[in-house]
Amino acid sequence: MVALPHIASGKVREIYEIDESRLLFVATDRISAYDVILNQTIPDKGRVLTGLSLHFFDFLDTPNHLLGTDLSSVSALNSDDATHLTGRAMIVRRAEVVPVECVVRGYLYGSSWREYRDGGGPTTEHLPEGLSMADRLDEPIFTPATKAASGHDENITEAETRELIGDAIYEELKRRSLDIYLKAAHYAAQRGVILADTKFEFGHADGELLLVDEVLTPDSSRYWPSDEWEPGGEVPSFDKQYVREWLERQPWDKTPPPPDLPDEIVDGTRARYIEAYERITGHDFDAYLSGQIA
Ligand code: Q0N
Repeated sequence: MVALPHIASGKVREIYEIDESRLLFVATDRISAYDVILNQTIPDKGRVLTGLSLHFFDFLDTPNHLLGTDLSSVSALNSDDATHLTGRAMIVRRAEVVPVECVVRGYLYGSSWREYRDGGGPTTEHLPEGLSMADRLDEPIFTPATKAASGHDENITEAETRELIGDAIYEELKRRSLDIYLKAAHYAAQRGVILADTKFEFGHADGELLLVDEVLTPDSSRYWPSDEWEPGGEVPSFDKQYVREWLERQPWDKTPPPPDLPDEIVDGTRARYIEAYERITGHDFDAYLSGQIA
């Protein structure tokens, strides 16, 4: 157990306070499917996600909250913590998080497709008629969401977002989010991967707007192998498709408790995460684990 004050818990990550200006951001090996946390963890999943975040913080070169990954300056951590946390923890600047999930979509899928199909909603305000599921959009769209009381993300309109955070911050978030999406999507495309959509968070620190949270991970993004994209129907996701297909074959109504994953499905899912890391970053995951990357 990490002997630091616990600040926040996501479904699959933990945030601790190091001191007044720094937080410890930890990606766990937990996995969710159909919005349910599964009973088994995927070994090294948190390291894959952290490795991808570090890769993109470096590649994007946009003001962000990352301070470093060297845990030796954090005296509250013992050697067991260091072993457990290595590769899965980032030391980040504490920021005032803007309470808006900055979603960018290059393809019509997920909640946005459902809104569109059902006659329109906040994310479809600026879309033409006649689109199909998984269609590529002519231009990526900025479709903010907020955390509803239920804990689920709720899509909100441009007007609602402007009301919530003001016009100036809205414009800045939109521009930063679209710029980052375009740069990352172009990068991914060169590696045979479609970045269908992704979600960013930003925060203010010392008057600067920083990209915070994890970035461009499979948990915050929809990555599709380019050769498996076909508009008009569902597209298999890079990371979770394997576990989803197994779950679909079980008698389970997608409410807790979920069925236990057999070892073979855990191992296969782990392999998909590692393949995603290697394909997207171009690095061997073993090199990341041995500390040769970032
Ligand atoms: C923080 N979360 C994730 C917003 C919060 N650099 C930071 N400084 C201060 N707080 C946070 C970070 C980061 N990263 C991030 N919690 C705290 C949870 N989100 C969920 C959506 O709303």
